[in-house]
Amino acid sequence: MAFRKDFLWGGATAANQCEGGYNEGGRGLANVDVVPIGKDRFPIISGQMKMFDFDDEHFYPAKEAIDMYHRYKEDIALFGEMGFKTYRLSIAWTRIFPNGDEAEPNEEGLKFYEDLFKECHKYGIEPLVTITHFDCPMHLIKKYGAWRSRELVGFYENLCKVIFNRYKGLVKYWLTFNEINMILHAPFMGAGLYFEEDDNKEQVKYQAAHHELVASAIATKIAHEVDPENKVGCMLAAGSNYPYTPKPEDVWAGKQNDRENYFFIDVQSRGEYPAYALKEMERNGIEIKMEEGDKELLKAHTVDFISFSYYSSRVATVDPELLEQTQGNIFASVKNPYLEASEWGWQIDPLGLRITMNDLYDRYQKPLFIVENGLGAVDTPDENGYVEDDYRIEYLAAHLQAMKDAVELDGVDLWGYTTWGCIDLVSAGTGEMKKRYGFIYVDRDNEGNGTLKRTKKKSFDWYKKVIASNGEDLSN
Ligand code: P53
Repeated sequence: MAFRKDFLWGGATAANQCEGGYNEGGRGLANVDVVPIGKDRFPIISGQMKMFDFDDEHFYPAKEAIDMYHRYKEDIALFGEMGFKTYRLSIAWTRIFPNGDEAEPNEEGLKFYEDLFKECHKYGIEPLVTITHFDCPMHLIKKYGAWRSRELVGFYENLCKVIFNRYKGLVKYWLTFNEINMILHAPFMGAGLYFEEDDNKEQVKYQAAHHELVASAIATKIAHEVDPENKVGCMLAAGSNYPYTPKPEDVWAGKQNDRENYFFIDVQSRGEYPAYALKEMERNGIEIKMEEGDKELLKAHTVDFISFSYYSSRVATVDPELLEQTQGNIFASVKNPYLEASEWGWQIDPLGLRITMNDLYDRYQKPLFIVENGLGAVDTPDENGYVEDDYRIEYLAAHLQAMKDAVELDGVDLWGYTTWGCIDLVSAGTGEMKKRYGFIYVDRDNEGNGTLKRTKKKSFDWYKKVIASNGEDLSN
């Protein structure tokens, strides 16, 4: 048997991509609400174009999303039917603190998640909670400049105190920041950062990152104090870099790209700024303002496990022509001639998952948790609404085999696996509904039309069988 007996099989979602109900239950507005679908999305999520409120020209898919706010019981029942052992979801900060800086939390928001967690436990599903999945209250963005301000650490700390105490006994797996390295690649979506013309962007991003890293350490500290049973993880958008050629310069470029992302996990897991980062910052004139006690906090409160998303490996090169082609992507990567790609150009590389797992396990020597993986594809339902998604089954089976090899053949300690978007939801990168990951089809399109009806796809029964066999039977 490759996987632990208590292996946590499941699926993952994020509040803003599935809940909707953006103005219900006393909820406030967040950065993730005001990012529209369409050509302005990339300039907005990367902090180049200002969008601090809704306007009439754009469509904002997160407002209603797939309406899980009202339908979570039906959805969790379906997860239960598949045999999920865990369900990864995120808390919308603005349901708990609508502005972010209030003294008292919003009871209606707290109650919503309490009910939701209880619903999970009815089916023996252990919630795995992302404290912030890209969301930052708009009020904190407008008043304090989001994570560029040190004050955010205190507001985040309040949020953590409230939820750790309230959900004690209901939740024991926590992730502090989803894809914490996203702050470098999509800083408005990742951390609410918008840049003024005279900003030194790198300085702003790394200072904001420092605030998040300190906040993450404080969260870990409080989680352990409130309940020693609590397990806290960091979360990295992972995918190791391959050199485009064996030219040493390409190999070096790959190492540097990896380090740009590892930087965050190095701090969260080893507890200090790595030497290479300190040197790089010094060279680039970046000065991190630290407060007294920050270094000790980071050192004392490292994470219990390493979680990550994996969709693809990456390719690094110093060739200027090849680099030119990567502009406009969230993660710049050259095309790998040995790999096929999804309809959205994401290259499919199951062995890359095994490589990435080994890289992370070698580096941190802590248990791993794969909290996102999957294929975003166009699904075409037949007249009964049924989708025969053999392409998705094939993608997942190949990745599960690679994951099994990492555990069985390489000895990686893996706690669990949650597929991304186990029910179809709004894409973070593009805002589309059309880019689907789910085992459950949701009748809704890019423009917001559709009945929102849920229908099981072919992959639903396949995943159910995978879980029932604890990953032994991957056949279609
Ligand atoms: P979508 C880009 C690259 C890697 C991970 O992405 C990413 C992104 C953002 O697009 O984000 C994670 O929806 C993220 C999820 C997101 C998922 O990947 O663009 O944690 O919120 O939905 C898939 O296909």
